[in-house]
Amino acid sequence: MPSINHDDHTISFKIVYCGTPLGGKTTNLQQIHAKLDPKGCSDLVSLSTAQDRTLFFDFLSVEADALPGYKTTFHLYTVPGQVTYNATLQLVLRQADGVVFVADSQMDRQRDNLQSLQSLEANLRMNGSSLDRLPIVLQYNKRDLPNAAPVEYLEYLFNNRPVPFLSFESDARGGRNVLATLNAISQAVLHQFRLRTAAEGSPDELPTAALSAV
Ligand SMILES: Nc1nc2c(ncn2[C@@H]2O[C@H](COP(=O)(O)OP(=O)(O)OP(=O)(O)O)[C@@H](O)[C@H]2O)c(=O)[nH]1
Ligand SMILES: [Mg+2]
Repeated sequence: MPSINHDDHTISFKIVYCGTPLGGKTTNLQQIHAKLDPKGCSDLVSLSTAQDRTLFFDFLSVEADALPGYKTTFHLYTVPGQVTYNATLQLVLRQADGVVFVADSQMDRQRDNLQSLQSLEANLRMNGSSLDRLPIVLQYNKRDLPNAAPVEYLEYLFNNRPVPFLSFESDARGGRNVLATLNAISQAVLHQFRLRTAAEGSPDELPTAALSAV
C-alpha cells in the first residue's frame, strides 16, 4: 500500500529490485540515476562493501507526474542478492508495491536465479503477499554477454505461468532497457492502485484504505 500524505498532496510507492547475487540490481539504479534529470530524483544512496557488494540496500527516489493533484514519487530499493542477507530481503520487501526481478542471463547462473525467485516467493508469503498479487516485472539482464541463455529458455524457467509477467531483455551496464523496465513496473503499480481505488467505488478519489494509513 502506498504512503499518502493528504496535507502535502504527496503519494509514494515502493519498488524493490530483487534477484540473484551480482545480477545487476545496483547497476539498474546507477543507470536510472545517471539517465534521469537530477531535479527529478534524489541522490543514490548505496551501502556496500569494499567489493561493491550490496550490504544492506541501495535507495533512489524518483518523481513522476502520474496522479492528478498529487506529487507522485517512486522509492526504488535494491536488496543484496546473497542469501546470508535474507533478513534484509524480508525487511526491505515489507510494504513493497511492486518488484523487479533481475535475472542474470548467463547460462551457468540459472540455478541461482531459480533459488532467488523461490526465496522471493517465500519471503513475500511471510509478508502476507505473493507473486500473483504483487505487480512484478522480470528483467533478463546481461544480454550482452556471449554465454547468455536463449530468452525462450529463460521464459520457460521463470515465466511459465497462467498470466505471465512482463519481461525485458536488458544490458544494465550499457543502460539498455533499464528505463523501460522502470516504466513497466511503475505503470503496473499505478494500474493496481487505480484498480483498488475503483473497487472502493470512488474512481476519482484515493482509496479510503490508503487514506486511513496516513
Ligand atoms: N556485461 C554486463 N555486466 C553487467 C550488467 N549488469 C551489471 N553488470 C556487472 O555485474 C556486476 C554486478 O552488478 P551489480 O549491479 O553490483 O549486481 P547486484 O545484483 O547489485 O549484486 P549484489 O548487490 O551483490 O547482489 C558489476 O560488475 C556490473 O558492472 C550487464 O547487463 N552486462
Ligand atoms: Mg547490489
